[in-house]
Amino acid sequence: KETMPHWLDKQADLAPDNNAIESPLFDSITFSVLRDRAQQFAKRLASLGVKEGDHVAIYAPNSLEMVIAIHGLSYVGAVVVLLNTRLSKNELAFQIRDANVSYILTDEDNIDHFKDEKNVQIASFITVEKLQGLAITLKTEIYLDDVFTIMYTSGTTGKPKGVVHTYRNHWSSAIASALNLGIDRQDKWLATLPLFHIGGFSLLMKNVIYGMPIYLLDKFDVTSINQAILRKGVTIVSVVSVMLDRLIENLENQTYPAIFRCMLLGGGPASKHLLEKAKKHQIPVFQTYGMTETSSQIVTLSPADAFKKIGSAGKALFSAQIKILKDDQATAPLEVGEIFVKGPMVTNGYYQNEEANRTAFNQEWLATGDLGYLDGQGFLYVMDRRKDLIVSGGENIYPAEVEHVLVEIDGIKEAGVVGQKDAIWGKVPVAFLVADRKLDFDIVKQQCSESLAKYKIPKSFHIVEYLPRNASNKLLRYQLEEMLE
Ligand code: S0N
Ligand code: AMP
Ligand code: MG
Ligand code: MG
Ligand code: MG
Repeated sequence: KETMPHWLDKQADLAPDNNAIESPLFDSITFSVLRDRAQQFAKRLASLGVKEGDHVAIYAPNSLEMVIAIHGLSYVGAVVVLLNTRLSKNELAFQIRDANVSYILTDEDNIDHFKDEKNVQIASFITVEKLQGLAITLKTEIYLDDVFTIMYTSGTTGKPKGVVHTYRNHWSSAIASALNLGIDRQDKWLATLPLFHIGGFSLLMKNVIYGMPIYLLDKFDVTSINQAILRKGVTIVSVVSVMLDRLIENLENQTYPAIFRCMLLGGGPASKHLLEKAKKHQIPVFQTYGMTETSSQIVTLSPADAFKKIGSAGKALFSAQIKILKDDQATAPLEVGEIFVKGPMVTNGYYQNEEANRTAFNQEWLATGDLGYLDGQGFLYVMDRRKDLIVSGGENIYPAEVEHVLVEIDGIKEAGVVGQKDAIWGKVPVAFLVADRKLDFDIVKQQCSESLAKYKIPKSFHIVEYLPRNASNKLLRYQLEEMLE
């Protein structure tokens, strides 16, 4: 089995006194301090009972404690299951069971959040910090094919799937990114994306693999982000569209310093309008295409092409490949088809989900479900309309999961959900309902909130006599979209 020295050990050896984590919230932490605290945490996890191979979930907003816990779990050899803090109780309960989670680590504020969970031990970061550590043997090496993380992603059927990432996936992602963006000695990458999604998590990997400091924020706050770029030497920031839009509004007529070299924009479609607006403010936006399954970026515009190919997500990163297929045939340039991806950063599969694995993979190629085309020079353009998917502020919503919840509600016979253009979030879900009595939509929303994250709850409801269906009774969502227009 192929191994490497543990990444954090290695970096703490190479650059012990360099800053690993900076933040407006606490004093900077060096790589050696980060290693020491993560190793201490690992020994305390052992006294909690956590063993190698255990699945341990983390449910928390971004914090230093969360970063320490993630590395600590890696020193134990446990698998980290990252939970989205915006999810409803029922959604979380599903993921906890589906991923065979036996411990949940959380912050003090959320310790009661899981009190109904059976067979799972809950502990706050602070309670673990207070435990007397066990003198266990910590991992000094990483087996590249060992599993490091599981992150859930929704699917067209409405059932979320656990994307399994190995250390090799994370390593390959960090290296592929560096071969495109380059590594500059003065780089400092700002982490405001939630660490429970891959776009945020990947920054922790780049952090220890490159020996580059990250600037960690606990939440998305435009003022502190713009301050960090204007005055704290931040050189790269990862954002989704709604974040970039708000940053530009807040920037007014100031411009970012020259040292700021990359606004990495991903997680969903970017409008031409936003890209032009960013260009007007001289912001070096690099569009990127990636997903949980590809451990973050897999196609990214290069610095040289950033202003020439506005609207394109770029080319596949070094070590990755893409192809566009239509009816199993490679498409001609400019012809739209489904995007397939392959590379060492692509997951080997969904956790204990044979059916999803069978449908998603063809040999080593992953069918993304996304539509796009390549131009004459091989630059990828992702269409802003994947079958069914609604992206709201960088969070994904599949109509099926919302429809399943709606039809369970008394009075609702049938439901069809589609995305409606929204000035703030990009798209928001709206529902068409066939009802057998008068509905109070406030109560419907209330009932939805038990099973759906807030961003998934339809913003408006339209009562119809019947839903458009084809001969085999399949819902024709595009007709609902046309009705919205
Ligand atoms: C945009 C964010 C920050 C908005 O959250 P904010 O402003 O903090 O909201 P709150 O104060 O918590 O709540 C206020 C009200 O807004 C509602 N709300 C919050 N978020 C949403 C949303 N997304 N859609 C709709 N409504 C939302 C709240 O419910 C609340 O409502 P009220 O007032 O009614 O109670 C936040 O949404 C956010 O952080 N979004 C980004 C999440 C993310 O990380 N997405 C990317 C996931 N994908 C990937 O990671 C793969 C791609 C990738 O790796 C990548 C992505 C980007 C850049 C680079 C990469 C890369 O490849 O490296
Ligand atoms: P997730 O796994 O939740 O991060 O979602 C990934 C999905 O976001 C992709 O499958 C795409 O549908 C969408 N997405 C990511 N990047 C882009 C992009 N540059 N343009 C359009 N859609 C994107
Ligand atoms: Mg998702
Ligand atoms: Mg693979
Ligand atoms: Mg019903």
